[in-house]
Amino acid sequence: MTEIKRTFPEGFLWGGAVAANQVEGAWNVDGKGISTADMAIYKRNVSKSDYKKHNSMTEEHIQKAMQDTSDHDYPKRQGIDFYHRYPEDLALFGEMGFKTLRVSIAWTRIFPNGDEDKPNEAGLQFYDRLFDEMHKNGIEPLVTLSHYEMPMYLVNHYGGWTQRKVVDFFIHFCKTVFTRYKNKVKHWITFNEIDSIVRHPFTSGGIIPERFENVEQAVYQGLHHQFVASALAVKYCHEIVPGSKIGCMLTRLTTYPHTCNPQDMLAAFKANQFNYFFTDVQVRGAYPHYMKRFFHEKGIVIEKLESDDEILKTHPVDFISFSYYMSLVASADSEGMEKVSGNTIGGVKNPYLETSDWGWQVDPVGLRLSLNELYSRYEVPLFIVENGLGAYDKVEEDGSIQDDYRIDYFRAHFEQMHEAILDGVELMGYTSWGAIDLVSYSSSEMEKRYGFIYVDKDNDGNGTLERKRKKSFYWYKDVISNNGL
Ligand code: BGP
Repeated sequence: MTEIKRTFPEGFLWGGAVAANQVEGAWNVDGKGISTADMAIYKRNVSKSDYKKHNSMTEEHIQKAMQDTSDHDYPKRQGIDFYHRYPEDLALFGEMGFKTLRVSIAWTRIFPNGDEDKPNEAGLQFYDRLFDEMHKNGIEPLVTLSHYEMPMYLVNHYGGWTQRKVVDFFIHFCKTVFTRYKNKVKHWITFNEIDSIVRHPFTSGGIIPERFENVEQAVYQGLHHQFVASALAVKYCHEIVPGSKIGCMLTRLTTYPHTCNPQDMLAAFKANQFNYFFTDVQVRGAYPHYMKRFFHEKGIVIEKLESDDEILKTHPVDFISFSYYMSLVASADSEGMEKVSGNTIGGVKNPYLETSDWGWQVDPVGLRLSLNELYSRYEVPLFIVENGLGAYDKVEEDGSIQDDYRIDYFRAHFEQMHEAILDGVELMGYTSWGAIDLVSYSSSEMEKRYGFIYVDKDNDGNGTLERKRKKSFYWYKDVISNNGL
């Protein structure tokens, strides 16, 4: 049988993704304020039971971190020094032929506390330089407005996203950056993995669990505010940025039933339905029926302003972007079964799948399923904005990095992506996560590497920060230049 030539649609946006808090470093320069991400210490410095109990940073860690002005134990304060080294990094992305690069704007560079009227000009100038340099390298920016950080000032004075006023502050930030960059940035994303506030309230919502009597109530109230803020961001993006497209962003978690037992089927159905809750609101423009029962059973009452339903309804997103790393398995009765864990996401082990070094179940076919399911449900364009393999890389004696495992991972996912396109799915593009090695979100460590470009830095912050092309760099370059495999 002859092999299929997997050519992607013309104009397909190949590229990579990073987030400000995981690459920039320079956490306290040029007027930047302190953000939630600046509190993140190595997980190994936090007692596991503490972390598990709250599924978040604790009050004690945060108090300590607030007083500590060093960057020693806080890898996200250092990042990979992208703040200063971006010209070199963008040149490397340009060399690979990137059509787009997903970055985020750190809120605290623009509004150090979050509640100011006037923006910090030095922060705005940094992103001016960054976007100009991208264009110089033929790269279109894809910009996330909120990627796992917010000003600590808002956490301490407004309870993170739990207070309504934060919507106004965020929208002021959005309008400021839309106005400033309207000629430089056409593709925007509102909240990174908006569903993640449920799993990690501090990182995603600036909610310190110990400060709330009813944490779930606080989380869903915070989420509601993010939904409204997201819809308003869509409104102002359309008004301010001519020809713009703005999307939401979801952690796509395809869940399979463990067996064909209807009870397992129901468990998987519920898990998938819950995952769709977030896109249902942002694409269909209303809270779905099934959440009524969920809120009722949990005793959660969302406080809404009268105008909120109308705002959600009138400003749905233009496209759905999502991260895809793994699939999950649900069982109605999982006692005694082998489990997997990835981040704060778990489930029963799938015997048909291999796992990454970090226990994430690798499932390319699940990506095809996800694309088909999302497209069938909403029929709006899709954009894969995170996918990739976190692995230990080794620098050989000759300085090369032979990451064939990463190439295999991408090839398998690209094949399934192409199948989905043949199935009729409208896919705008693909940005691999951590196109250059960066600080891991979940462990705050460097050794979980995703990049096509190696960064010489270890978990303790030692290293020259030199950038090196891995074998996958040349492979991806080839994929892009052929617009496919
Ligand atoms: C997503 C986040 C990213 C990123 C990625 C990989 O949830 O949006 O910020 O880090 O996961 O996760 P990790 O860094 O934990 O391997």
